[in-house]
Amino acid sequence: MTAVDTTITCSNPQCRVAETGKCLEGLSTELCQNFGKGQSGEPEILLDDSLDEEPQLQEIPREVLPDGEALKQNELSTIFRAVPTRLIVLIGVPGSGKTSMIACLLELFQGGARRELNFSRSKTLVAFERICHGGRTTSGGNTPEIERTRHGATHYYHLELHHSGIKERTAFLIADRTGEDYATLANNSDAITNPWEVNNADHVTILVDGERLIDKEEQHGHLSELKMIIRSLVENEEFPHAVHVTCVLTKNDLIQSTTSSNHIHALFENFVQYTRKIFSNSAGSVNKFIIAAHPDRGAPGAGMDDILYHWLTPRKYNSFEDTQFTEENIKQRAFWIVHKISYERPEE
Ligand SMILES: Nc1nc2c(ncn2[C@@H]2O[C@H](COP(=O)(O)OP(=O)(O)O)[C@@H](O)[C@H]2O)c(=O)[nH]1
Ligand SMILES: [Mg+2]
Repeated sequence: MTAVDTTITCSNPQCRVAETGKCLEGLSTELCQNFGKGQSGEPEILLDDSLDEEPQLQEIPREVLPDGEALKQNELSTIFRAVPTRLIVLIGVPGSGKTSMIACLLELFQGGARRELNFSRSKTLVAFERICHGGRTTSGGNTPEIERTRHGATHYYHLELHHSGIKERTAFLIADRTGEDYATLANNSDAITNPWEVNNADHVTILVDGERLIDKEEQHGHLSELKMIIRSLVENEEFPHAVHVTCVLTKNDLIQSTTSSNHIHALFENFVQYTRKIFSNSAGSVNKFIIAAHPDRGAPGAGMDDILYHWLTPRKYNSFEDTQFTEENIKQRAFWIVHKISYERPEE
């Protein structure tokens, strides 16, 4: 039998949220009007029977705290509704530094604001902690270890920032799909069946592994593989209209410690030119950044501030107002409506 949580109440007698954890209306508990109220429709006040006291006049509102783990696709709508949100997709083969990049985002704010960007909140603190604990515990030591991304469905990390200059909040949802999944695209362009996060991304960030570029045996193979992944996604029309594309060269600390850093940066520049060409008709912009998210020595996150500022850029949504309704564009139309609502939301 399913256990009933007697601290959870709902004024709808048919709702079994206390038993199943699910709202009958399919709403989140913050949005449901009945959640937290007694069957009379009044907020439920649970009194301690052992104390014969006056009933309490003021009830502290019940709030269900998020569990802090990474979010699933069906948990994103409250974020999109709350503040302008950028959906960020990181594309890279395993080992290129995706998880390190996500992990260092939170670490960046441990010393306070980054220029005018302040940490506001995150619904996925536990997930952040999970992926960067290795880095943190060895931060006094040498090589940080980053928990490897597990195979499976795409998960999302949430980070909301406040820009003190323009007094605006923006949420980032950073999609984490295993690198293995993207790598399979290099050999089979249909390998990913539902790249929802790619289809709806505001920013696509392509990671070029600096460590592989150092290795003469690996550098060309690595760049060819990345090109094939991008070409597959472009040919299958997976990227949305006007997506912002960013090429990121990772692990620059390793590159700087070699004698061939100029040559490696030139290889990267070549790759950026290729990307510009391939996205020439479809992207909102193509930019490049060089980072060291988790260097072997020194502070994490070199180059990340610029990326954060860049990710604030909204995507220019195709309004669809002049386009025909088709089964193919229905998902993008629906998503555009949500974005439109969040951008046009009045000041609180
Ligand atoms: N030296 C150095 N190593 C890094 C950097 N970023 C990531 N790494 C290391 O590269 C390896 C793979 O990184 P990870 O983030 O797990 O890659 P992912 O598979 O793409 O998620 C890990 O051992 C990281 O510690 C960096 O900026 N400098
Ligand atoms: Mg990973």
